[in-house]
Amino acid sequence: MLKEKIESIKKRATDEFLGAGESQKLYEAKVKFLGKQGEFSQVMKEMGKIPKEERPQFGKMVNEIKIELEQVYKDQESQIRKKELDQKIETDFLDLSLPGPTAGQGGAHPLSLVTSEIVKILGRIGFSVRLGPLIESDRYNFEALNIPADHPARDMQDTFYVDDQHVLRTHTSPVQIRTMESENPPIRIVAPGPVFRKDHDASHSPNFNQIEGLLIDKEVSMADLKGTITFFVQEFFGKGLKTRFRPSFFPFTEPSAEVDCQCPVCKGKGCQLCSQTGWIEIGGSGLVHPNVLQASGIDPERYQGYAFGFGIERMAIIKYGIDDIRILAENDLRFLGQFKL
Ligand code: 2U9
Repeated sequence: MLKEKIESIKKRATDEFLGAGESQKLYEAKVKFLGKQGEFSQVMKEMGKIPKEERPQFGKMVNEIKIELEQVYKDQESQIRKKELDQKIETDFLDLSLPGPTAGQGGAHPLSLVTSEIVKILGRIGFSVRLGPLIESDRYNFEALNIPADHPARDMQDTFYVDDQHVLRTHTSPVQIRTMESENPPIRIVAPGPVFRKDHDASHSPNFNQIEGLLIDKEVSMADLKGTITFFVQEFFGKGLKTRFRPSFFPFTEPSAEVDCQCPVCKGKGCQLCSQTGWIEIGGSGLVHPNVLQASGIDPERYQGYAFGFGIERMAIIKYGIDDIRILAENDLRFLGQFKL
């Protein structure tokens, strides 16, 4: 009797599970046969009617049938799910179940990192940042910097002229002139930012970035300049690296010196980056020319100053051992991603 009932449940449940074409129907069939109040549970309640000695064997059979039915249900459920999802993908123009694109974590550009690190180091010894316009008058870019009318830098071949009185600034020095005109000494500033020169070959780009420093105070000497740059080199490139000053010439400084630092890659032993010399040029410097002080309304008899300039791309190349300057402007994420903080 009971056995027939169970066989009947098995047959009808299997038919209904396999016949259900959508998840709602399948769910209803599951409740009807396998649910708490379902047919299967009802029959189980009648187990007491079975003679005691037959019960274990009967129980085993019932259990197997239940497991079988559950398996039929599960298989059918996954088939229906797949079918329904396929239909949804076919008909919906938007699949809200798909994971969205992940937004990768961004980071500062290596040139920004280098600029802010230089600004931070010099900030610790009292320098603050000043900025200025990229289009400058002839006076701020050349005249006030003691660059004579016949200097090659003033040639149309070397400088981008906007009109006959204005240029794309060729250095950030005009920012220092503007600061000397509008502020009183002591002055201790750095001017970072883009500059432009009509130069384009393997190692020169028509636009690059500079950072220049200026200090104006009473009784400033080359010793102050050398101390400041030596401190800066050790903080930026590494403790223990020596700094070297070579006599040079710039119209806006007198005396003038090129600044070399012991190669941070080989620590002075000689390598590819420093062409086996152990030294690498990082910028220029000098004491501000009296004509420059005068042009900005500062009395050279009362005040002196030192100034220095570094190319930011060059600093980045040396610090990170980059072998091709152009990669800094390409914005290839495989390169930029290496600088995430
Ligand atoms: C004022 C007076 C003096 C700034 C200076 C240099 C030497 C220098 C180069 C470094 C690499 C330019 O980017 S680069 O090619 N700079 O050699 N710059 S002294 O002297 C100043 C600036 C402003 C009022």
